[in-house]
Amino acid sequence: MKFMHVGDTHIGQVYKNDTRNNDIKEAFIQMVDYAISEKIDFIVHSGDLFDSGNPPLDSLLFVTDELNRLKAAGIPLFIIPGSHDVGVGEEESIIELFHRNNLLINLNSKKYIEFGEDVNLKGEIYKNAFICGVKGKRSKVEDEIFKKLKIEMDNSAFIKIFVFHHTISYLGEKFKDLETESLPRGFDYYAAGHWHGHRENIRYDKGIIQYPGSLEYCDEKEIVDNPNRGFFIISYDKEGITSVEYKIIKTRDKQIFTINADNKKAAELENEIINKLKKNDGVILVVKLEGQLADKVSDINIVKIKQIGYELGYSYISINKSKLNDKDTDIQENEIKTKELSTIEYEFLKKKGYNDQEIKIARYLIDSLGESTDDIKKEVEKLFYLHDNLEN
Ligand SMILES: [Mn+2]
Repeated sequence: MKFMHVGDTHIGQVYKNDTRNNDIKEAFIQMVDYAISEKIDFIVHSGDLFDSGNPPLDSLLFVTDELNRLKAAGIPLFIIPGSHDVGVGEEESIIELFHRNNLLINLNSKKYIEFGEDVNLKGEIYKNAFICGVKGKRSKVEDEIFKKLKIEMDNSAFIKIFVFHHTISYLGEKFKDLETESLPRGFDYYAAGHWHGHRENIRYDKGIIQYPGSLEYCDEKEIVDNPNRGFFIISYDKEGITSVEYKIIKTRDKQIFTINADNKKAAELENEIINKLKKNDGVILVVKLEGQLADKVSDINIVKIKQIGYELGYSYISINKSKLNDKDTDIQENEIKTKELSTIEYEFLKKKGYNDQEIKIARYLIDSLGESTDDIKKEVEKLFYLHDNLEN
């Protein structure tokens, strides 16, 4: 028997670039094709099926079609909602809609989890595997829920799988939203999601913790930092897990290069970039600029470079200037360039004395700019309602 472990598929509008959003769907199709052609017994998805808790219609239709293909092949998909699968201020997740239409099994649907003094967790037995899990959180996780877990284990199972959607402290204190030790013990396989890089064979108790990572690159950092995307195939028999394999999924080639700008004029740098571009068939391009430019950074004609690049066939072009300095770069500016915009906003609001919940509301409002005022009004009302309830 064998199952697939996949996670962080992020179907939706991850990029402001249709080609890349289609790549994200293409990766999903490849994953489903693999499961069907290799006659996988079942799939475990560790959350973030969608990129947002309110996915656009095309994403809903796409996932419906793909889940129907799995269903026709007799391959069930077990999942817990990830942090992205839950809308702001919502209790239920979009995953539940698919559960109620019998297209997947939401392991945190009402019949599986019960909140009281303890959190009672039930699972499913399928093909002699016991599967249960805890969903991800939009906000920072309280280890609380993990501390209160009471799991109704089925000890007749050949293997036991625990599904979760958090970054454990093992991966670094800086990133963690869950202490590794908070995970329940006694499982053979910990199907982890949330962390988009792929990590395997993290020993825990008698089992292993596995992060398949995102199925397609979800941002430029992932394109640059992480070599591969994919999922795991795990074989097992009555003795337990017999093998774990990582399968690579690939939608396009990528070209990444770094150019040092020391003492160069903007026009020289532009030409050096353009000379490195080649005619191609949809390659992803990331150009990293570094060093001390002799001109101003704003003198570089990025629009022209991108225009030439797209004409040559690149599907996605990112020119990263975060490590590029010029004469006029002062500390403030440099700080802004090297930090994510969301980090700067967060730090600013924190300094002003807002709490995390208030910052989340502000963040949502910022993200909503550009949507219709009616939609914003509705969301704000919902958020204030949520906020009041949290305060009480
Ligand atoms: Mn994710």
